[in-house]
This record gives sequence, structure tokens and C-alpha cells, in this order.
Amino acid sequence: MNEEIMEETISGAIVRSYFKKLTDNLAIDVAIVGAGPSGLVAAHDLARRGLKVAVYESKLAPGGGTWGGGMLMNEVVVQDDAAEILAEFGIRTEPAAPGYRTLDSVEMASGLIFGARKAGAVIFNAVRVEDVVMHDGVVGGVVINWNPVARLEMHVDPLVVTTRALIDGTGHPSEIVNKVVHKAGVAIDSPTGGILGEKPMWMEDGERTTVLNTKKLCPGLYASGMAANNVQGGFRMGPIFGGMIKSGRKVAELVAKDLGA
Ligand code: 48F
Repeated sequence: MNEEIMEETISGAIVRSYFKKLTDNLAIDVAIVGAGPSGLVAAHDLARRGLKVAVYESKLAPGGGTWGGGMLMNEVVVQDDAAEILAEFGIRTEPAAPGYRTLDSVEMASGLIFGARKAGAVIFNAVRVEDVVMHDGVVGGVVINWNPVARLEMHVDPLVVTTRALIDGTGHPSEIVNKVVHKAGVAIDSPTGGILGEKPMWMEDGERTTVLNTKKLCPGLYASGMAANNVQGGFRMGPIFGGMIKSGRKVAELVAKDLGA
């Protein structure tokens, strides 16, 4: 008979399975920084192709800007073609106007998270990517730490995960591209070689350019979603999410092609 007391069984189970997850993901194919809609679609698509994918999300709850809908009204809008991608996750939409559909933002966030997990991507929440690994001009990994460590400004050294491809899905601040441009001094694939900065609201143009702006920026580094738009000087678009979803799918195709998957 197992004499171990319940408290030890439960704590031991968590510690052993978490450290297995961490150990299994110290050298991965693709790291995605930010569990917003573009990052989660990319994670789903890349994991489904058999690649080893980890998503790092600094907040406790993955989902990024999906949960709050428009001004905390928990409904969002997508175009018909993006609704087809959401349907692959089992996420339901309702017709709203010609070409547009609405959906419950909580169903979208939770459906994308569960879809990425079911496809095989691992999500590390409450983990912040604070830097990148760069060898000879090639981005080759992420430097990670607990987000509470960063928020409390504790002087604690990070750990490192090596990658074959890194996707900046951090949304408006494009934090990872910022590191590569400003800290590593790399000239990226943009009109100036640097970050142009996001423009104000223009839904139609923002939606169109989010997908166009989704690209490889330098060896080993890609950007998706609002991060891609911030890098290339695209317009913001608010609570319409088709561009984000299609950007996630596009970046996955680019990465998969480069990695031969
Ligand atoms: O911003 P976000 O939802 O990413 P997205 O895929 O989608 C943008 C839309 O939500 C919205 C919009 C739609 O029209 O304009 O803004 O581009 O999610 C980005 C996630 O990245 C996390 C952050 O907490 C958020 O959940 N994040 C940001 N920096 C880091 C990070 C970091 N350094 N390490 C880990 N996670």
C-alpha cells in the first residue's frame, strides 16, 4: 500500500511533470513569444506539422487581447475567411453583416488556447521572454524568466531555450524585434532596416497590412500580428481579428517552409 501522504503526492506530481515539460523543451524548433491570437494560430499550425513548439506568455492567462472584445464588451468580429480558420478549432461565429461574423471573445480565446495545446504546442504562462540568443547574426533562442521576477525587479539570472525559429507575437510593442534591432543592432527586413512604429486607427488598411507585414525579419526571426504591423508601420484596427488569425497562419507557413516541415 502507498503510505505517502496526499500533500506529498500532489506536490511531487506537479513538480515532476512540470520539470519533465521544461526539460523536454530546452531545445525546440519554434518559440512563439506571446499567446495572442496570431501566436496561438501559429502554434496550432506548426505543432500540427510535427514541429516542437513552445509558446511563452508573460501573463497568467494566455489569449492576449482577445478576451476583452471591444471596450470590455466580450464580442469580436472576424471576416468570413477567418471564420473558416476558427471553425477548424471548433470556434463558432454568427453572421453579422455581409462578409463579417461576430463571436464570443471568451470562446475565441479559450478555443485558440485549447486548439494550440491539442495540436501539441506547449504553453509556458507567467514566463517572460526578456532577451534573445544571437550567434553571428542569427537569432537562435529565447532568454526566459518568471514574469513576477521581472515585475518585482528581482536580480535573478534567466534560463535559455534554443530555437530554430523565433516568432515575435508580442502585439503592439514588438518586444522581441526591439531587442534584435536596438540591442543586437541587426538591420531587419523593413523599409528602414528598423522599426517604423504603429500608425493610428484605420481598420481596413490595418487588416490588409497585418497579413502583408507578416514576414521573416532576419535569420531565425519572424513577426506576426500587431508586432508585424508595428515593425512595418501598419495601422491599428481594434476589435476585428481576421488579420491576426490569418497572420498566424501565414507566419506558420513561412516558418514551416524554412524548417522543411
Ligand atoms: O497583443 P496580442 O493579443 O497579440 P496579437 O496576436 O493580437 C493583437 C490583438 O489582440 C489586438 C488587436 C486586434 O485587432 O489589435 O491587439 O498581435 O498578445 C500579445 C501577448 O504577448 C504577451 C502579452 O502579455 C500578450 O498576451 N507578451 C508581450 N511581451 C511578452 C509577452 C514577452 N516579452 N514575453 C512573453 N509574453
